[in-house]
Amino acid sequence: MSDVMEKSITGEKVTQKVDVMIVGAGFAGMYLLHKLRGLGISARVFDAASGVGGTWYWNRYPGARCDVESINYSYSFDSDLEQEWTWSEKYSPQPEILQYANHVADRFNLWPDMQFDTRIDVAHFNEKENRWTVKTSKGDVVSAQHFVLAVGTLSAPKLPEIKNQESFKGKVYETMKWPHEGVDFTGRRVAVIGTGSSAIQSIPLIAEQAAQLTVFQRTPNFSMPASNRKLSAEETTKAKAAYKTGYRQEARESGFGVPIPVATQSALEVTEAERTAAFQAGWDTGNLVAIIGGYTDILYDKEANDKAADFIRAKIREVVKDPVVAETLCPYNHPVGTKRPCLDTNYYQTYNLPHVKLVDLLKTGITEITPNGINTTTENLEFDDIVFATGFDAMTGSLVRIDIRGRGGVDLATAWKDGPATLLGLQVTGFPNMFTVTGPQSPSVLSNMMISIEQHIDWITDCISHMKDNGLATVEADKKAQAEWVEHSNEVGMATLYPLANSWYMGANVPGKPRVFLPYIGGVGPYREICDDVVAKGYKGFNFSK
Ligand code: NA7
Repeated sequence: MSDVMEKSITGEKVTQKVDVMIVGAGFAGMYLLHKLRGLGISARVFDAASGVGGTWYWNRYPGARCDVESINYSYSFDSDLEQEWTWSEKYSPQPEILQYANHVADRFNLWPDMQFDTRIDVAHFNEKENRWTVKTSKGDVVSAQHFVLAVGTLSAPKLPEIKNQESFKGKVYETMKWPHEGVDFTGRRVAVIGTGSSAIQSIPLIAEQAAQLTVFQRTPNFSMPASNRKLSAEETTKAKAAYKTGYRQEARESGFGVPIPVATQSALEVTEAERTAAFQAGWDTGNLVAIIGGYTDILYDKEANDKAADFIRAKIREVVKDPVVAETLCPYNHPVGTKRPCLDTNYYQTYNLPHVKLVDLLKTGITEITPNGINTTTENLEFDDIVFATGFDAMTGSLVRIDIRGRGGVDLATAWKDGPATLLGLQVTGFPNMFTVTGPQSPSVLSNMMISIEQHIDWITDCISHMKDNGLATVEADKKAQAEWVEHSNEVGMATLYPLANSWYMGANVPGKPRVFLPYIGGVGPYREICDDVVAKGYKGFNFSK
């Protein structure tokens, strides 16, 4: 890359010029870089982290693990890569996924075109040049024809706003920014705030070390045992053979990006015994999808959903010995699946340990954090450490925190003040040549992210390549097409039970964030068909300029 001394929209000297500027060195950014290189299109990746891996770079808390099975949660674009890599467990732990990300970067020699410890702060579209000017925290000013946000959907952490939070004199940890050297909780009095997936994975392991562990729960979650285990050599051989014979294609055509039998029956048209047997089979094998996707109507009909909810609540009562604690852990305020359900290892069992305490924030709210601990409406508790497992400003937070300005200087945060609007979760009207990977209104977090990432990167690179071949300067989502897609996405989302939960899918965990259903629930396979059809119809809904 040569130094190019040009004037940018902000009047600053351009220090780097590329065809495609990629933000994020997670699985999306890495694959995009690899693909563009193959097409002879210059690209550079920037990431605030010191290495590749995205979400798996940051989330190093104890027990961090993918809840999509390893054989599904890997790239499918290169058959040699998928044959040579071997996963050790059914659900991969974070260190192994990070190792895989590094292996990919080595194998495809991605390092020279990636720049780390560099945050993107400002990105403005220059309407005269039809290029993006992007400023980094390191002072780079990059000019790029295309600007791709491969920033991840759960990357902007959301800390609670508790009174006097900063007064605490002990150690504070965030699951999302876990120290690389790990944390030893031996002998310590630890508070964990939150009971989402990150908390549910880490609580049993923190409890193994801590002298006392207190969990502050606002909303109980539905969780089931992951039944994680080592993968046998036979299983790996079978999976690798399946990769060669259509398994990945099945994933691409499926509802959630994972090949599973398509449900054909309502949960209400089978006998109780049949239903219980089916749920039990899912429970015993750590198969979450068997519970929420085993019948056609679990995510659509409250009565059907109640059957699954009752099954899980009965399991919680079976495991947790103290009936009051068990009842506190039972979720009643949202249908199963409408907040991200969790897979755990000994989560509920942990509450049987004498040094583990559960605080029900629905009964006793936190009033403030003090230098020595946490005060609730009923007691003052002392701690050495506080762990915040309080989630993310999901799907839009990582995008709008960048000062992104499109046509007319309009910034993305303003354009999305009433909720995000995209065409297929890929582009936003008014922001030409900007692409969002697994953006709002695409299957994204409701799918196996690897499959959805690959589909988006393939679509984006095809589009960029099409523009190059045809000498096109800009591509931009048509306003009407975008409005129609948003309406369709909302319609499909509102037909489900998801809107009944105060979830991050609905933007409900961030005060002031508009309540809209963020991902597209129409299914991975049908969504892919829609995207392919758009291309077949000459990029219908996308406007190009010469
Ligand atoms: P989640 O799933 O958003 O969980 C965050 C948890 O923190 C959840 O239980 C929240 O309760 C709780 N929370 C948030 N703010 C507060 C305050 N102020 N006080 C008490 N409790 C609070 O994030 P995770 O990191 O666990 O998981 C994210 C995804 O990563 C997961 O879905 C998987 O896809 C992987 P709430 O439910 O909002 O009442």
